[in-house]
Amino acid sequence: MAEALPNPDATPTAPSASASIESVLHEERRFEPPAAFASQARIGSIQAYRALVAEAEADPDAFWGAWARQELHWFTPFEKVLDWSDPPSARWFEGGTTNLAYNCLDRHLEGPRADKLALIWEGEPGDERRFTYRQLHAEVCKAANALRSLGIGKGDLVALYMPMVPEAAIAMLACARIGAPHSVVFGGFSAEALRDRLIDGDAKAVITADGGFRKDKAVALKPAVDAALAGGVCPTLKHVLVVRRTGEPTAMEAGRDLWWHDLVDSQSPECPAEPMASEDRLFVLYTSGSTGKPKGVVHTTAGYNLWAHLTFQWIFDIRDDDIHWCTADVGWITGHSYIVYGPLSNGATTVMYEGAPRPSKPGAFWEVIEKHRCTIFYTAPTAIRAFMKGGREVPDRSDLTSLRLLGTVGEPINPEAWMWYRDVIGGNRCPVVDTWWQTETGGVMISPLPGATATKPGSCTLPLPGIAADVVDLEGRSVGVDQGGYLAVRRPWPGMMRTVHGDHERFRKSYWEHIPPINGEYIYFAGDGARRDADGYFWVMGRVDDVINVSGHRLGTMEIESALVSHPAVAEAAVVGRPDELKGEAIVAFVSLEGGRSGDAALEAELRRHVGQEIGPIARPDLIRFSDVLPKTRSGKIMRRLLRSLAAGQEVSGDISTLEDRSVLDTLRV
Ligand code: 7RM
Repeated sequence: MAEALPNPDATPTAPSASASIESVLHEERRFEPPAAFASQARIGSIQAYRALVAEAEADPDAFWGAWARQELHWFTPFEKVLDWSDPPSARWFEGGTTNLAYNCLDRHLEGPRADKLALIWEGEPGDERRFTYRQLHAEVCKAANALRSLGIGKGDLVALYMPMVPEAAIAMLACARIGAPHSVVFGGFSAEALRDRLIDGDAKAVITADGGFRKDKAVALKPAVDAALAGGVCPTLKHVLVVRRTGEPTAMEAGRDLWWHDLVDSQSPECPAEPMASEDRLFVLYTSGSTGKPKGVVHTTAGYNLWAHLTFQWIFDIRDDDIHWCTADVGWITGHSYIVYGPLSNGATTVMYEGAPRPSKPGAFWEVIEKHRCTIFYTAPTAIRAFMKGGREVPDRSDLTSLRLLGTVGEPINPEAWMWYRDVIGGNRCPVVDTWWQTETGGVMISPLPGATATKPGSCTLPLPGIAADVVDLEGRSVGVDQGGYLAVRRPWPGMMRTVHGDHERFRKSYWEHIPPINGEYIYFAGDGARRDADGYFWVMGRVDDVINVSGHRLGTMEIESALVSHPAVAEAAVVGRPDELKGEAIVAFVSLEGGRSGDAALEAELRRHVGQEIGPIARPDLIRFSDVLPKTRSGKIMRRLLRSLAAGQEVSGDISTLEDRSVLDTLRV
């Protein structure tokens, strides 16, 4: 199905409040890499960065080929770096075989790293588990053998629906070890959302837990798996493996459900890693796009491995004694690349935290940093804004002097939050890396290198070496300095997604044909608006399609609209984002009801609950406006630009001459 072209009236002039154009355009602060940091960094000067950029530009294949040979273990060496003869289908490192779990574990077992901590897990009720590389290797092998004992092997898709427990990482690595692609479904998604993803992926098994701990209480997960599978909707699915986490009573279906400890604990701690072809499917991860159904983004073995590895090494300037903590959930790409695969592939120590800051424990993050002496901290702007609001007294109570580097990801960061982060959390000593990337890109694309790049608050600065990022118009022409345009990438890169699961046409249309290929040159369209300043620095303004970013979570407006109209009371729904000081964007829904019914607070609550059930609590609208009719053009298209203005409480500007019935404006003002 063809997706709508980016709305020309959504040309990137409407960023979220968090990156208000005003503050960003007048941002002149600039921070050079601290000398002490630069002198020890892997890439320690802007000249060193520029040399890498030049090398990559002169001969991309030689550049990527050399890094791939140097940084990954190969069972069989590859013969060709890139096959781009049939764009946008890319084949990287063909002829080679490797294994992601091998690169993350086995290769660290020779020498002193074997007994280095690989994973430190901090549980929500205060429990803790630690795994050295040797121990993690054994756990992963046992889990891999357990999956094999169920008849799961190369090519069989395994879904994970997990809380943030070590078994989530262990299960991901176990899948990679035997060549079974995983599909991690965020534990906050509903049974309905899980069901869609299980069916779409033809999953053979689900790995889940009885529940997890969220904000001081145990929350069940397994019942959602039962609900998702009710009615035999997923005939390929034969096994449900359940980790005991909360110990609450849990119904188990005989013949289908098995306890993880019953099956895994008795397995052998040796399991040879399956040599995987470079382009063998590694995982599928669903993400929201412009149309109703989330897309299964497909990543493959070698290219993804190299990209998670290299970006982690470059951007976090990783050192052997680092304790790296990324606060994402493993259900998102950030968790895949920067809790699990990037750190472990580099032999680093990674921290995984089950909990979250909450009123009863506002300093939870800072206590984790102090307790584990974290050196790198990577989180979302939305969290920083919430901490800012809570005041510096809270972080000031903890010893944060172990930190040497700070990162942000997921949404634009406003300069004020950036400055606060640098000062209050980083003690004005730690470089801040604002990293721009997407589920589709596999790893970071645009980011400062902390020992090389001068930073400006609110800018993700410069593309990584080998990344041909640009800001373009819809014809693919670069726009001028400080002009708004579309964020695009002009050349393939190893970590790029390879396809949309089950829909290669959608992959082609959504990402590579929005900007029509010129002379066979394909340009990747990211869906973000951006501008570049006179120094070539990128300032990302937010999405230009029908995707909204709520607290760093990506949601499709049409996904939420579909959820709303699946409620019997709803005739039509239009969902837009509204700038929100804390969340970046808040969800506003305009709803017309069946049979002229009028809405009230009870129905609003009911609809919010309904959306929570259809997608998950993160998708619940913050505000629902009821109206007899929605504003449409004479050709019947809902006028989203107008709704966005209304939701933001702005005067409706621009051309409304096509609006069919002007009187609707008055009923809709927020
Ligand atoms: C990693 C991740 C991707 C979307 C992307 C942007 C937004 C991410 C930044 C950012 C401004 C950033 N994957 N985004 N990072 N915007 N500055 N540093 O978030 O697939 O879930 O979302 O997130 O709009 O297109 S994602």
